[in-house]
Amino acid sequence: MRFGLSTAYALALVTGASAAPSTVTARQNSPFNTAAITDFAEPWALAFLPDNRILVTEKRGQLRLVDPNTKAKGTITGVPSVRYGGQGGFGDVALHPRFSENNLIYISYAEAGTGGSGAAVARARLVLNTSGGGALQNVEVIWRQSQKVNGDGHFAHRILFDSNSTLWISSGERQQFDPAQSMTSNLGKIIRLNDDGTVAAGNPFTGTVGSQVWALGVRNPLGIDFDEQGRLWEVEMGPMGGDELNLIEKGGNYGWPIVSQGNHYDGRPIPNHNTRPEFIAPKAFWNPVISPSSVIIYKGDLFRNWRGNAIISALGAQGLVRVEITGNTAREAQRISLGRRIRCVRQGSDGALWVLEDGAGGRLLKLTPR
Ligand SMILES: [Ca+2]
Repeated sequence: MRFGLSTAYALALVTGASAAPSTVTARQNSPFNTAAITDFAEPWALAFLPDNRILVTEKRGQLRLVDPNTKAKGTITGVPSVRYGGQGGFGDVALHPRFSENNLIYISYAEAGTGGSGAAVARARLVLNTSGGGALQNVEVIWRQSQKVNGDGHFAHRILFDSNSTLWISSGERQQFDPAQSMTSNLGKIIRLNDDGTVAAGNPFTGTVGSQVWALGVRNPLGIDFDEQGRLWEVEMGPMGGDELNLIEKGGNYGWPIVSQGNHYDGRPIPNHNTRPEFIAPKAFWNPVISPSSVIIYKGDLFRNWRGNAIISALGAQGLVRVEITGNTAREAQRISLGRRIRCVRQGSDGALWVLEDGAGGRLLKLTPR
């Protein structure tokens, strides 16, 4: 089912979700005990090591290693030079599923080049030292956006592995619009590769660039995660009034820039998804927008009633947005203010939620049930 605007507003009223997130009072409504671990210079993403220490990327190009028990913060050297500015810089970090055997980590970042900038994904061997830091060795770029363009927006470049060690990358459309529908560009796509960057078997399209593509027509897809059935969910920042939660299907076309539940920021209208049934409509969308920065599908036991829910970190909504997924439908169930733009949410091995606040001095917070 697809929510029309009026339905979305009605649901927002029913669920108590506020059109103005600032009216949600964090202290009274918070379901969390919050522990602040340490702070960072513009943190963007985090990943857990097997020993529960945490890698945190900082947008200007620093990779930090944090011990949440001692709060000690070390540095991992060897990060490639990143193009910092606007939405661009150091992006995501993810461990190879067999990290314990191969010590491989994957990073994404904006890089400069002829024509402007573009996202790149590299893999490297993480070599830790005994003083709380380490180095990246054998850094190898295994994927790039197919064109470098001017401007510093919509890189997205989220990295995710599935249990078969297949690598998924969300590639933003770089504010270029039409490339999201072009199979000679990998902008505005969900990318599926082997762990060495070669094209994975079974992808739905052909062509030099097209063969990387699993799904197309996405705008600024900052979050992707699998549910326990192995289905891939995606959140993307839409235009004015058009943030989306999508269920990603093989070969699916999600419509950007031809359709959207929102309109262009200069006020020009964009037809809704229901005007073009060949495009897959979002399972939920937001107007006003929440500015989704990442998503997890919760798989832990600590927040027992949230299992299978999408937990979306939000910049504009300054907190977490919890979405209940029932079969193929999704609806916002709760909006939890954290009083600051939230850049990333991840689930720890104990089921706790770990979030990064956005911007200068952004903190790493551990959230457990109150
Ligand atoms: Ca769409």
